[in-house]
Formats: sequence, structure tokens, C-alpha cells
Amino acid sequence: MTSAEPSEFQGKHITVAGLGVSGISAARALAGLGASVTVVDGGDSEAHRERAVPLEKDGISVRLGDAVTLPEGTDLVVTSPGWKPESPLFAAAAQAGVDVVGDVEIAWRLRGPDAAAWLAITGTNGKTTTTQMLASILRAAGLRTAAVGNIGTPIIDVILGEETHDVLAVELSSYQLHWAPSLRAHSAAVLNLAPDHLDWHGSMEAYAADKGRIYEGNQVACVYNVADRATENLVREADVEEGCRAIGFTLGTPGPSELGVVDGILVDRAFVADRQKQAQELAEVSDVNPPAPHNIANALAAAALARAYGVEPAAVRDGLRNFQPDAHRIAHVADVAGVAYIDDSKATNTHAAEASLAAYESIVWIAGGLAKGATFDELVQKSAKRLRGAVLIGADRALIREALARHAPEVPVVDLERTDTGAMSAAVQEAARLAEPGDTVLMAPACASMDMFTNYNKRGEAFADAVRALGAERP
Ligand code: UMA
Repeated sequence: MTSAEPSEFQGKHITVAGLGVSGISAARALAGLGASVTVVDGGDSEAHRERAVPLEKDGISVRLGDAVTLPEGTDLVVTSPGWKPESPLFAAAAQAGVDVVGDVEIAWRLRGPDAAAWLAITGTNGKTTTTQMLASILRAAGLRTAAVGNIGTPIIDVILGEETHDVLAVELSSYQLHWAPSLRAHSAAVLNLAPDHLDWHGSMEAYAADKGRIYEGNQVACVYNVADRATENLVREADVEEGCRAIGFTLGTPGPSELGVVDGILVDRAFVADRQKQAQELAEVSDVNPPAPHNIANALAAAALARAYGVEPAAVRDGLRNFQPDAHRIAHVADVAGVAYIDDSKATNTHAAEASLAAYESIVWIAGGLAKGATFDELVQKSAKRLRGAVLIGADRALIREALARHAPEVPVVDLERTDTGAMSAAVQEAARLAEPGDTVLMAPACASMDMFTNYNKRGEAFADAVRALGAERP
């Protein structure tokens, strides 16, 4: 915070829900601002106890193994994003007349008078990549920026940190948006909307409504996906600043106020002097890495936000060229015995898995994990003709097995009936058995990883290790 004024949190008794990445950041920041902080967490593992020690040394109370009781005298609850709205702790807070907000809300309230603008991104899929692309474009324009939020860097740390920023590329999850009522971004994008996290939100309507909050109070542009009507509807429902524009992105030829693609060129018909007659070239499709359709859409959304902020076309091109995608996103691990092995561990929901299954012709699919309330019928129906076989792992694999039986009964399925970490190695061996030269073994689980792995990175690493072991066996 640039201001020397005492913050609204000084002297307050604040309960922070969750001793994870965002809870630790919020607790430290609020204690630093003079609040009396208690962190509560339902977990009581060795890892939790280890995380508590440095906080307690700094005068922050930590209560483990109880996610229900509201500490006596709490003035405000600051929650981590993963806590569901119906958590008993929040019912206790409501009973006591105590507000509940998230760490993003705190970050927003802590911005100083010369604070960096927020360019915000959400969507069911592609938000991390788009946020990284946006940060890369902003850097190419010579702006001081950081990629923050759901991407893994808590926003509070950046707001209160030493470094000064001109503009932030902010990835926001539906959870974070739910708990950030006063957030008002410079411009924002919803990339797409498909069922995900329904166990958290309760319904598709509630999920969409939380995503739509990202447009509230936008100043310059609300960026939506022309191919996904639901995102445009969210723009219509939003209450924005006077003069804020709706900007579409499309893989087709753009109309006025849209960015799109013409003859392999990414073009802007929104941020030009005469959008009826003019189109500005931004970059070539081949500048996008990888140039897969869903990723070109991500690039267009990032470009739209950058252009809304006033970035020049050449910086959009340079930023896209400089961008390197993360590991575990449709990453080619190796070819073994004429079969390609692809790690798309990041496909943690059906929508993402659908995009990667659409990219290959003959696939042995490794899938399963935590379904998070999803159903698999549509995914299997759409992908059935591409499946040479399927290998299922993880807690909710029966849901996928049943969908395969209903819509792709001829596809051979191996149900490993395992949820241990070593199951990935067995899954790769089974997949190798089913695959023929020219096929692709695609690990795009359509599920979260936490039933078997710490996170999707670990799941991807386990897959890559198993593929390498296979390569050593049969080169
Ligand atoms: N906990 C409880 N009770 C509950 C829920 C959680 O006690 O009912 C405790 C857990 O024991 C744990 C802590 O709360 O100790 C974890 O809190 P959290 O799940 O909110 O996770 P954080 O470590 O704070 O990380 C969060 C985001 N996690 C989630 O939204 C689930 C991270 O996004 C984000 O990077 C980080 O804040 C910084 O902003 C991860 C994610 O999976 C990558 N996001 C989802 C997604 O992208 O699909 C939304």
C-alpha cells in the first residue's frame, strides 16, 4: 500500500479461513496492518502444523482441526477461495453479523491511490494461459506488470510488495469472484463457460453468476467469446461504467468491435479509429504457441485486454511470440514404438478434455480422478469416434466407465480400480498395450487430481515418468 494512512483493518479481530497459499498471504498482510489474526483450518496434518509454526512465531494464532466454530470476538472473516459458501463457519459468521470476504477483496481494498490497473480474466478453461499471454504482451509493451491471482501468486502479496506495477494481469476463479464483491476491473474477459465446480457453486446458474461478477464496474472493455453466447449474456447483465464497451473475440472474420482471424492473421476491428472500415493487423496465427484453435482464442482475448489498455499492435505480436506455454498442457512427452504420448494433466474438467480429445484422430485415453459434480455423457458422445481405447483411474472413474458403456460400447476399457499414486505407471502400460503405431496416448483426465496426487503438476510428472520408463523398456 502506498498510503501511510492506518488501514481499515488495524485493531480488528480477523479470522482467516484456510491455511493454504491465500490464507497465509492474507494472515501475514492483515497482521502486518495491525489486525489481530486467527487462522482456522479443518485440516490438522503434519503439513498444516509445519505451516503454522512461522505464523505463530510472528504472533498469528492458528487453530487446526476445526473449520466450524467462529473464534470469539471476530469482526471479519477472510476466506480462502476453496471454502464453499455453505461452510458452517460462514453460517456462524452470518449468525454473529460478521462479513465474509476473500483475499482478492482484501487486495482490492488495499490498493493505494496510484494503484496499478487490473486487467482480469476468468473462464472455465484457458485462463492461466491467457493471463500469461497478457502479461507477456504487457511486458513487451515496456509496462511493469505481474501475472497474479488464481495462477498461484496471491494478489495481496503483489499489492503490498516492494515492486511498483503499472498494470496487473489478474487470473480470477469463480470462487475468488464469489468472495470479491467490490472488485471493479479496468477491463475483463470471460473466455468460455462450461459446467465446472458445480459441487462448490450448487448450480450452473450460480457458477455463471459468479463468473459474471468480473464485468461489474468495468471501465473500458468487457471482452467476451463470440462463439459462447453465455459469455455475451454475462456482459449484458453487468452494470459497467459509462462508455465501457463490449468487445468480442472470434476465430472467424471479426465484425466491428471484435477481434478475429482473417487469412491466418489476428486482426483488431475494435480498437481502431474507424471500426466500420478499418482492421488493424496484430500478429500471425503462427506467432501463437501452440497455434491450436482454443489457444488462438486465448491469444485474441489477451490481445483485446491489452488493446483496451492502450498497448500498440507490435507489442501484441512480440508478447505472443515470447510466450512459452506451461508444462502439462497438451505437452508432447515422447514417441514410443510409433505412439505419441501427450500430457494434458491440466485438463481437470470435461470442457478442457474435450478440446484436447478433438485435437487427435486415434486416441487411447487415460482419464479419471475427482469429477467435482461433472457428468461425462456429452464428452464421451463427442469424442467416441476418436477413441481406440480408454484406461480409467481415480476415485470417480465409474462415472466415465458408465458414460463409455452408454455412448461408446465398442471401445475397449481398462478399469484399473486404483487410486494410488503408482496407478499412473500401470495406466501408461495398459494404454501402450491398447495403442497401435500412429495412435496417440492422451492423458486428459477430465477430472481433478487430488484423489491421487498433490496437484495436476504431480499427475503430469507421474505420467511423463511412466512414459520414459516405457521408452527405456521398448524404445
Ligand atoms: N480448507 C478447510 N475447509 C474447507 C476448505 C479448505 O479447512 O472447507 C483448508 C484446507 O485444509 C487447506 C486450505 O483450506 O489448508 C486450502 O485453501 P484453498 O483450497 O482455498 O487453497 P489455497 O492454497 O489458498 O489456494 C487458492 C486457490 N485454490 C483453490 O481455489 C482451491 C489456488 O488455485 C490459487 O492459486 C491460490 O489460492 C492463490 O490465489 C488453485 C485451483 O485449483 C490452482 N483453483 C481452481 C481452478 O483453477 O480450477 C479454482
